[in-house]
Amino acid sequence: MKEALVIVDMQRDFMPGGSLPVPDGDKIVPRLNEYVKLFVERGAKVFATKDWHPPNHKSFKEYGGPWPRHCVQGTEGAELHPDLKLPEDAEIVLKATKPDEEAYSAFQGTDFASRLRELGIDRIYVGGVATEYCVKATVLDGLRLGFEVYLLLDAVKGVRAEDAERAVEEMKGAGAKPVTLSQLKG
Ligand code: VGL
Ligand code: ZN
Repeated sequence: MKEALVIVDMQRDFMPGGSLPVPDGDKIVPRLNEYVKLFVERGAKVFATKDWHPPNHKSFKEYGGPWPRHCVQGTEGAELHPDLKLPEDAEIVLKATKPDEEAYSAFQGTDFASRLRELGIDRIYVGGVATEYCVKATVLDGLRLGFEVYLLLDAVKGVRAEDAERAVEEMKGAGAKPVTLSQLKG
């Protein structure tokens, strides 16, 4: 089994003070950094996804979508949280880059699956935001595509606690394996 860490959408716009904030989204940064350290020690690849919308993306309210403008390509709001410590060779996955396509999953409309397969990776550990949107979609797609998927219970954060809880149950029901840092270290 070759594994990778996948950090979903830890961008400024999804953090408190951003345009589409996940409450306490920034609180998981230190834990994610601990996971990064652990996976680098294990010799595993680290991926970080970025929601990467064109300015006229359909998910924005002004274009009929549900969300305020967020994570516009090249803007400060689309940058990763400044305290997130990624290794030099971390790989970035850009998603939802086309104006007319919404994509919550890091696998949707990207080459992520083929990049993982090229590296021989068959097991991914997923953390980040938001639990009930992009984390969930990425986990479920990963499972559907045949990857073994672990959900980092102590390194995800949702927009609404109840929805996040339900999303965790749904991911577990689909085959995702919940895990925490102490379990991985133990
Ligand atoms: C996300 C809403 C809109 C997410 C992205 O990263 O969970 N949520 N775009
Ligand atoms: Zn988005």
